[in-house]
Amino acid sequence: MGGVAEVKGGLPVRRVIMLGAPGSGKGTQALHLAESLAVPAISTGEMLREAVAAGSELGARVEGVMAAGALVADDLMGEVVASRLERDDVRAGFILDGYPRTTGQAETLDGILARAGVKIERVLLLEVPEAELIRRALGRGRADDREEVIRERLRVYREKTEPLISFYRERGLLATVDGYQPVATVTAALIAALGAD
Ligand code: B4P
Repeated sequence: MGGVAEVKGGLPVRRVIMLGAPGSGKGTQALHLAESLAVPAISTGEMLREAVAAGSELGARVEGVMAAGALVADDLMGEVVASRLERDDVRAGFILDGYPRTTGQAETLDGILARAGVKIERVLLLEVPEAELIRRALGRGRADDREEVIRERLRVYREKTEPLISFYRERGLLATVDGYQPVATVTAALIAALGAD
C-alpha cells in the first residue's frame, strides 16, 4: 500500500462520497482520505453541529431534528451543501461525509455538480455490524448518541439512506469496504478501492 505522496500523484479519483450507517466511521475515514488525496472533507453533520453551537438561524432550525435522530429536510440540506460546494477549495475535489442521505439529496447533488461541470467519481460504502454501530455511538457520547436515538437513526438509515446503495451501484460508482476493522486497515482498504476500476 502506498503512502500519502504516492496517492496524491497516482489517483485521479477525487470526488468521493462516503456512505454508511451512523457510527460506521464515515467522519473518521473522511478525514484520513482527505489528507491522502489533498482535498477537503465536507461533513454535513459537523456543519450542522457547528451551526447549533454557534446559535445561528440554521442551528435553531436543525437542533431539535438532530436530537430526535431524524433527518434535516432535503431542501435545507441542499442549500447548505450548494453554498459549501461553491467555495474555491473544492475545485480539485472533495470527500462528502454524510451527504447525500436520501435519493432526493442525491438528485440535488447531481444538479449542483452538473452546474459546475463535474461528477461524483466513487461512492465508498462502509459496512459494520449493527451491534458494533451501537457500541461505537454509545462510546462516542455525542448529544444524539443516547441508545433510543441511535436506534431511531439506524431505522432512518435503513429506510431513507440504504436505497442509495443500489442508486450508486447501478451507476457503477459503488465500492464496498469492511468497516469492522482497525481504523488504519479501513483507510488502506478505502484507498485501494479508490484506485480500483
Ligand atoms: P453525522 O455527523 O453524519 O454522524 P454519523 O453518521 O452518526 O457518524 P459517522 O459515520 O461519521 O461515524 P464516526 O466516524 O463519527 O450525522 C449526525 C446527524 O446530522 C444525523 O443524524 C442528522 O440528523 C444530521 N444530518 C447530517 N447530514 C445530514 C443530511 N445529509 N441530511 C439530513 N440530515 C443530516 O464514528 C463513530 C465512532 O466510532 C467514533 O467514536 C469513532 O472514533 C469510532 N470509530 C470509527 N471508526 C472505527 C473503527 N474502525 N473501529 C473502532 N471505532 C471506530
